[in-house]
Amino acid sequence: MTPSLQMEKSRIALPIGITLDRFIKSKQTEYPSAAGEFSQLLRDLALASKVVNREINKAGLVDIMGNIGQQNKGGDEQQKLDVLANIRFTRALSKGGEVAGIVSEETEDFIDLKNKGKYIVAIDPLDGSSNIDVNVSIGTIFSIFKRKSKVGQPLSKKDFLQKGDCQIAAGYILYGPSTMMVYTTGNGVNGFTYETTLGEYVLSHPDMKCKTTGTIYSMNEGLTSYIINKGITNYIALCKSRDYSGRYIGSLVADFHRNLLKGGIFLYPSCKKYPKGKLRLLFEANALAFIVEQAGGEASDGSKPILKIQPTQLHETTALFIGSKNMMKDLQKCINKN
Ligand code: AHM
Ligand code: MG
Repeated sequence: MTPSLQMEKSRIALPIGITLDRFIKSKQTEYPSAAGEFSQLLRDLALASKVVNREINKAGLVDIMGNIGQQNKGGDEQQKLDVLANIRFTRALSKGGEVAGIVSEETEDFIDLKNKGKYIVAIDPLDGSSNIDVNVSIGTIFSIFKRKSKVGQPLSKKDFLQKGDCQIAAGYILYGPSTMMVYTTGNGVNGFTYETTLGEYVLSHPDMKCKTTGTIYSMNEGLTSYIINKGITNYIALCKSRDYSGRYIGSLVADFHRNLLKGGIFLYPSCKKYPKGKLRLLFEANALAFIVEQAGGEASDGSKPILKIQPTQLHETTALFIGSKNMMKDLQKCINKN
C-alpha cells in the first residue's frame, strides 16, 4: 500500500468525536420530566443555525448584505441577514411544537404560538449586525425558560419577563472562521464546532472554564468621554497600568467567546449616550451571564448580578460587565471606591 493511501485510510478510520445530537441524547436523563421535548428544542436551534450559517457564508455572493431600510425596536437599522435569521429561527422553533412563545430582538412584541409547548425562548437571531457588511464574526444568542402560565392559557408578558436566574438553558452560536455552538443547561458549558462536510456540530470544547484572571479588557473606548461612573474609567486605567491588551470586535458573541477561552473582561457601561446601557437584558446579557457563571466567571450591571435583575420590559437594556472572576472583583472594587 502506498504511504498516501495508508494515510488516507487512517484518516477515514479516525473517530469523528461526539456529535451534538449524541451529546444531547446522552444528557437526556438530566431532564426526566421533559427529556425528549427539551432535546428537540436544542436540535431545532442547531438546525436553524446551520441554515443561517449557510446564508452568512454566501452573503458576499448574493444580494443579502446591507440594510433593509427598516428599523427594529431599539432603533437600529435592520440588516437583511438579521431579518433572514429571525425568520429562520422563528420558523424552526414554531414548527417544533416544544416552544410556546418566542420573543426576539428583531420584533416588537412576543409571539404566542398557541400550542401545548412548555418553553419560552428569548433570542437575538443575529447579533453584531454592524459587522455583517464587513465580513467580521457575528452570532446568535438564546435563552430558554419554562413558561409561567398554564399550558392551554394565552401567554402574557409574565412568561417572558423572568429573571435570568430562571433560565433552564442558554447558548450562543458564533459564525466566525469556524462556526460554533456553545450552551449550558446549568450543568457546565460545552462547545461544539460545526464540521461543514458532515453537516454536524461536534464536541470540541467540553466543560469550558473561564480563567479566574486574564489580561484582556474589551470596551468601546470611543465611549470614554460619555462615562459618568469614575470607577469604570479608573478600572480601565488599572488595566492599562497592568499592560493588559485591549481587544474589541464590536460583536458581543465574538468578544465574549474570546474572553471565555482566554480569560478577560467585557465592559459596556451605562453612559451619557446610553443612560441604561446598550445591550439587551433578555436577548444578550442574560444568556451570556448564565454561561459565564457556569464556566466560573461573573456578570453584573455594576451593582448586582445580571441573573438577579427582574426585567420590566421586553426590550430593556442594561449595563454589562462580564468575564473572569478576579477581573470582575477588581472592577467592583473600583466602582465601590468611587
Ligand atoms: P446588535 O444586536 O444590534 O447587533 O447590537 C449589539 C452589538 C453587540 O454585539 C456589541 O457588543 C455592541 O453592539 C457594540 O456596540 P458599539 O458599536 O456601540 O461598540
Ligand atoms: Mg444584539
